[in-house]
Amino acid sequence: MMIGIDNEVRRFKEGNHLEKAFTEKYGHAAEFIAVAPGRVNLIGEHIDYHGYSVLPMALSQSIRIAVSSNDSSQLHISNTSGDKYKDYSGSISDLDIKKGSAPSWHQYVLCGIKGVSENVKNSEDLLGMNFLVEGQVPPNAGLSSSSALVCCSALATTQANKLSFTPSELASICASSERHIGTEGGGMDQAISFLAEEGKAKLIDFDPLKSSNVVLPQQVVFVVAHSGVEMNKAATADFNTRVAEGRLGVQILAVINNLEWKSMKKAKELQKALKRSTKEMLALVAETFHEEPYSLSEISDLLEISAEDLHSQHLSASVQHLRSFELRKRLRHVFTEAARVEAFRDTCEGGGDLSGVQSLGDLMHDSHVSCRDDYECSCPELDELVDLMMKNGAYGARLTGAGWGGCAVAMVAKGSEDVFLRCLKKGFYEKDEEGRKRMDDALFVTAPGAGAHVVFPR
Ligand code: ADP
Ligand code: NG1
Ligand code: MG
Repeated sequence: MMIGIDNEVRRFKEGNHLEKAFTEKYGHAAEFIAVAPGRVNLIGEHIDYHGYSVLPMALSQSIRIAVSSNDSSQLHISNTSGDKYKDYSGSISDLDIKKGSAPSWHQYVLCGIKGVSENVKNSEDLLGMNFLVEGQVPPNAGLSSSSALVCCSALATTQANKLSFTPSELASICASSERHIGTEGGGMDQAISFLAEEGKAKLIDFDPLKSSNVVLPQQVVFVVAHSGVEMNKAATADFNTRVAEGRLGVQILAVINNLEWKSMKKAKELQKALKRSTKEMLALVAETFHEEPYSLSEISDLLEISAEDLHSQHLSASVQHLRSFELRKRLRHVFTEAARVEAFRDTCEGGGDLSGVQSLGDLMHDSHVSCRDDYECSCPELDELVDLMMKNGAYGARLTGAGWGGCAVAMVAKGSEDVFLRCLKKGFYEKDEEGRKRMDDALFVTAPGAGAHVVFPR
């Protein structure tokens, strides 16, 4: 199946408000609307960039872009929340995306366009475009609003230029092109945005990219709740620090085991090269690394290079200020989390009796504990929310997405969700006026949604 011009034809619903807003903004009708969903990751956090499989499902909330093309090679990018997200105009030949500080929203849109332009023969032939963006995915909340925006923009560019890529090609293009923003992510978010199918959670494998259906037990539903803390991953060094710590740990283990280490970037590559089980990798981590953090000079000694070379050649600009690195805890998370994803998939395959459902819940909660204690990517508000979810009968609950804020996801018995939502409202959101105001958008039951697609006028 191709996406873009060959995509299944869907039509605008009568009175589509985005279509109307587009006509008001640009003075002519939109040619089509591109749609790309956000996601909730059920299990497998911070391991996609180590090459391990993850298990997300798409949300029904998406980013939508109404589009027309122009023959002036200009990009006009506007947002229905114009007070928060300001208009941008520029030339399509100048896709300048700056790394290093909090990115402006339109730079995520440019990432999607740049991804397509880097993957066509004649990028100078790409048409100018007028975009009106509308987002329903809560931003900076671990539900992948960033990748929904990048993927939607790439899909819009593909369609406007009558190009043709498969969903997997677009997912890989967008995984690379979102890195222009500065975060060294792994590809889960772009993969699920393009490969999702309604009603299905997906196991996503990398290198090569592949997705397979995971049948979730019939007797549960998933509840997403926002902690109220927003975290823009590209605005701080936290995300890339974790990527760097994991990579250095992997490289040290490669050196110690006489492997070529400089090109070795992912834990799964190392595991493959060493031909060891995940349990054996965990034992190797435990016998190699001390629990305390490592200094730059300790790491350069272990890698047998100078501290200057380590600094300038093996650390990306965003983490060159770091002087101390956690290695043992971070790799412990990576290998245990990879094992939890496999166990989750196997348990789903085994059918959904009650003990199976409880095992899935335990895996989710163990994942949260590992994110909190070993990966240190939670925050007090998320921990409070997860604890409250567990106390109110969830089989399991965990932070979802990169963390340091954003959302938690809980697995609860079908039929108990209304009571569960009321308990979260009372115990978390109704504590203050601020929480009361935002709880209707911050708390929802979700089911696996559809992947990215294009919708045409009636
Ligand atoms: P997330 O966990 O939501 O992916 P990120 O930190 O990766 O969070 O990126 C979120 C950023 O994406 C926002 O800060 C904003 O720049 C951009 N973004 C998300 N949703 C929208 C939207 N509806 N309109 C404009 N920009 C958006
Ligand atoms: P969010 O929280 O959506 O920004 C990030 C990464 C994923 C993955 C998760 C943690 C990007 C675009 N997304 O997601 O690849 O590593 O964190 O599991 O970098
Ligand atoms: Mg993101």
